[in-house]
Amino acid sequence: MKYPNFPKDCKSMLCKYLTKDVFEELKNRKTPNGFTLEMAINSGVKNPDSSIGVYAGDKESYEVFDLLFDPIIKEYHGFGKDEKHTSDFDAKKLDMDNPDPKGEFILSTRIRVGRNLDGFPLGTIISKEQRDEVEKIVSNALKSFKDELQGEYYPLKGMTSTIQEKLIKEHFLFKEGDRFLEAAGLNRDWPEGRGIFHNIDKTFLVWINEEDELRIISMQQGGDIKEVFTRLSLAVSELEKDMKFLKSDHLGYITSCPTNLGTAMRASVHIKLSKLSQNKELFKNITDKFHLQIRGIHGEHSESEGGIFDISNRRRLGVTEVECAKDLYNGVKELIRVEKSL
Ligand code: ADP
Ligand code: CIR
Repeated sequence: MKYPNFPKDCKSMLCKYLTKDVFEELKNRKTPNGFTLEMAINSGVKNPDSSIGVYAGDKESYEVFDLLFDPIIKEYHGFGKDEKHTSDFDAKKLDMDNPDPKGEFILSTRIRVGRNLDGFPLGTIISKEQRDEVEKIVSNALKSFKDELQGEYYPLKGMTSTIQEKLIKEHFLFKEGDRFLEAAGLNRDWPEGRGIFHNIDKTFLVWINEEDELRIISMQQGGDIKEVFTRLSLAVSELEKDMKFLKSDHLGYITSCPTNLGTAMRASVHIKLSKLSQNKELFKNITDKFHLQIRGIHGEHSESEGGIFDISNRRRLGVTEVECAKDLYNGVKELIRVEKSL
């Protein structure tokens, strides 16, 4: 394997931190599951417009390829290699009101966490049999969910394209054919082993075997972050009764993309900021100050439509779940205050 040929204008963290020395040091290493440097960097090599460009194959990847992952983790989360991650998913600690009680700006709120099963490699190198086993374990556990969390599992295989497209358009289901995931090996055997569980109201959902083995999601109309968080916290603890998630003291929950480590939580709102979004510099200054990320209306790598943005916490590691939700709340309060003043 040769040192990759990055285009001159490449701005990915892979390009920044995979120096020739780091490459030489790591190029012949392998994790116990057989994950190599070539596999870790393929997404960023094939997609030079990546913001990050690397994925892990297992928990050990983060140690074996530490010379590459550590500086990326430091830059993205501000989290050093000697630090410990702590979790706090206690909804009672979220002392907050609805930041938009009249419903003038926030259309909907969604909080998701990523999880992977202990005892399995990550989706980048999981075998078809293992993936099918993960699907079985998770979908069986969900069958016993009660009350508000009660629902049904819908495998992707056999789903009509009309239903699939409707679910994607309404923001409930993952999209198909993402080129970043494709190059990371995460779309192998598609659509086998993939699917979505949801309750009747589609306020509690679980994606199975997409970028992570589980994406556990709570969402609803309006801006009640606390209610969405409370439902998610309950659902995660119910799932934990039936399965063990992959985690470490240092990195928290282990995910295939290093941006999701730690809490693996992305708490977001769809928010209409017609005036503020016209002043790009001011908009970015506020989101940077409150550690928020701006995405488009159809999620990552999509554009905004009609002045509506997807705003979410950027940090997920070295902060607790409660702090992730507070990052969103504090930032959204400020965005609404400034929007009103313009
Ligand atoms: P993820 O959040 O799982 O990392 P994406 O950024 O691709 O992945 O988002 C997944 C889907 O969730 C997309 O359809 C996106 O529009 C939708 N979504 C994200 N935040 C919200 C929200 N606050 N309200 C409604 N839909 C949302
Ligand atoms: C990329 O590098 O652009 C993709 N692999 C996604 C990285 C995670 N997303 C993000 O921080 N916006």
